[in-house]
Amino acid sequence: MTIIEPRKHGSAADGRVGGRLSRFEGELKITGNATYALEYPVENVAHAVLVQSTIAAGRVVSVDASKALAAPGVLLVLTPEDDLGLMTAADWFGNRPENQPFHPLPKVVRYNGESIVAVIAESREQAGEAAKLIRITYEEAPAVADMDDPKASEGKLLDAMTVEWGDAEKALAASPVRIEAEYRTPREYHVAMEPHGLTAGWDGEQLTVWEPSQWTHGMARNYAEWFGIPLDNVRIVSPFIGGGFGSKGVALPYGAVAVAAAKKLGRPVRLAVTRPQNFTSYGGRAATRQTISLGASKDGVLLAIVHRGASETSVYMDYPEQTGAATPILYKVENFSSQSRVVPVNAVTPGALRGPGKNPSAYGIESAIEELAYKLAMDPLELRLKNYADHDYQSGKPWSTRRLREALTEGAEAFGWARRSHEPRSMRDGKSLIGWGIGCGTFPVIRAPSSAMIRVLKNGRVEVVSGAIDMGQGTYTILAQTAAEALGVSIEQVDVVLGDSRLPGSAIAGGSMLAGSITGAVHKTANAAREEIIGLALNDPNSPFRDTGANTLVVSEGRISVASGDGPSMTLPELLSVLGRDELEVTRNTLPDDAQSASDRMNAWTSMGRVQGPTMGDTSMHSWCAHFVEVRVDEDFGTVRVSRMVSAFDCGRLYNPKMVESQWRGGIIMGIGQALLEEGLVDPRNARTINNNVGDYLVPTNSDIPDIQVISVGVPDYEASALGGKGVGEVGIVGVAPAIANAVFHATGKRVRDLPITLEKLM
Ligand code: MCN
Ligand code: MOS
Repeated sequence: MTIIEPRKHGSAADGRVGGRLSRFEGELKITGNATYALEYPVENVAHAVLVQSTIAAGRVVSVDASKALAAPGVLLVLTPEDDLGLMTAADWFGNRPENQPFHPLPKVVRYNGESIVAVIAESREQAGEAAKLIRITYEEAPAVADMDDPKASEGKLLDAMTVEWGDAEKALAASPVRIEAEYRTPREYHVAMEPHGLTAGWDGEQLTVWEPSQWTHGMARNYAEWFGIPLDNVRIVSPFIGGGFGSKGVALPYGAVAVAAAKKLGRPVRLAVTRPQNFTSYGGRAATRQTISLGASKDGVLLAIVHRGASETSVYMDYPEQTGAATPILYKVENFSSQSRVVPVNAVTPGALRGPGKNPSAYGIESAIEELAYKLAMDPLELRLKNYADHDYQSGKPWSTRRLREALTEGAEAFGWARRSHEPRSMRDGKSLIGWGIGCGTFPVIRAPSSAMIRVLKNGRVEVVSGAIDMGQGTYTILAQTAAEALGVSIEQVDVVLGDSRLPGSAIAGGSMLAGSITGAVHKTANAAREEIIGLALNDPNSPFRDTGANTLVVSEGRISVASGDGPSMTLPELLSVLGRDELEVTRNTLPDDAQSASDRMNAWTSMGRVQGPTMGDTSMHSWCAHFVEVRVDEDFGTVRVSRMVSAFDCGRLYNPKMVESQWRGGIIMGIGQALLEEGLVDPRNARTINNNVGDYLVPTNSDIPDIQVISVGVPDYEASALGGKGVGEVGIVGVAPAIANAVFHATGKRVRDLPITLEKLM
């Protein structure tokens, strides 16, 4: 088990909630001492390589594996003919179809790049060579390459996603000023630095899987249900993750293949998904298109919003990328209509990618609002403030906290927005056209229960233990801070143990819900541990505090003493020693009291069953931001550089501002990539992702990124979470792409309505 020990921690205040402590595990990572899933030294491990389909739709008629089987080192070839005996697992919400077999290597091909054969050999090189010798015969069927394929349908209307109030069509028709435009985003991919893969081994009926995971308990359940074994028999180990961004939340078919192979061979199997295979082994952000119509009065009062959105999904599952997710909550408007469709195409089912829904949605509405501003000849900042939503018009509820006005005004101040000249092409520096633009963003506060354990050890160490994970966002660090503060010990004493499904269950590190959830659990557990220590000190016959007459004690900097300062004072290990105890262990969870049965708990840690959306209480709870962007566009070449950025955020209270600023900047950098570089290209002939590598699928590098100033304007929101924080991880990306598109328009007078904004679109 990996224990993260503190090393250098700055001032004492840094070790409390709100302190700027550096990453707990940072040194381990930069010195190469953090062990990732494919690096565990497992004895006698065999290596699996996937073979993926080269057609987009049809049927596997036969697989000729004879040459592969005869190749050196080959141990096993799995094909669609092999019944692995697996059953379909429950979905996110814990719903499980009855008696439905699961074939991770299917006979029916649904997209190009679907895994259909696995070759397992003594070495990865041998498996890779043998994989090239596999011959597959297909019966091909017509495929839909993408949303623009003439064979694509107009899509299925998703009634549950329709949002209406007032009479939007009528109000739009009656509006003196109107704009209407279509906005499009391409397929986009996670491109986490650590590609997917796993090492899996069986010990009798016990399965251990070393796999990067955003949710160890959720993934353990996937494997348990696929293989028909008790949940307790599965252990997912995931102390370090090289980025997930939404792609590592559930176990994926290749995981089942590796585990099945390990079972068949009776030895551990390691499966590394290659970088190209990462583009089709799970879905990125779906391609979207949306039409937005805005109606306003001549002085800029928004009268109607009509939104019609569509996103790609696969032919076997409806996954909506909700382009209408931000549209209803950003502005005050009395007449609103939004409809969403999914268009099935022959591609892997898309998935959640940082800021799902809100991201393309904000691109649409935040582009449209600036188009309206130019039509009105009004400053886009003024238009936003004029139509500021004083409550949530969609749910009708008041905001819990919404400091978007402050984000807009303080961001504008720091950026120097007042110096802007409104006309497009009116600001330049030599051959560079300069443009300024704004984009607002939002992400819902999603609440979920979690549990944690605190152990106070005789050697003076305090362990914070949870199955929650840290994929770089800062969980280790903020939990040490939370425990140190609540327990009354120094941060130097605290170790944090995470990333193992054998440990107490937690919310997923997804939907920006983990930090609020798990700090709540650790806070509660640490408080309980402190109370228990004080209770023992006051009541235990061996305790020197028994005769002090005090009715409570204080724990501070790791010492327990009487509040008045009189009487005994000792360290926690000294106390444990006089009490004759080796350690004190306390576990708590944040489930309601009437939901503490074993099955309640199991469901809470392995499904979304107890997750609460942003409007489930009396208020509407969201994080908010406003991005201010300056671009420089080369007039001759059309190249766009983001030269300056200021982003102001309301994420409530910040547990660790240093982590938060890094999260915000990380999201913003991904947003810059989305705006200017990222585009999954589909070959219309065979529906294959062409640029399935990091040479051709471009993500930003340091030289693409300017200085990014981030500002917090939030106030604690105790409806959102126990410690007053709102979600941080995703909101940063939301609103960046439209801010850049708006700045590019301001610079050039040309409105690009399909991402990314590449130079040929500006010519
Ligand atoms: N935090 C804080 N104060 C708050 C809220 C958060 O200090 N009020 C800080 C903490 O350091 C916390 C981090 O921000 O660890 C993120 O908290 P939160 O917003 O609750 O998000 P989660 O912990 O649930 O992390 C998931 C989130 C998501 S959904 C994606 S996608 C994403 C993201 O985090 N993927 C990431 N950030 C990522 N960062 C890295 N390095 N790698 C990824 O894959
Ligand atoms: Mo984040 S896309 O919800 O993992």
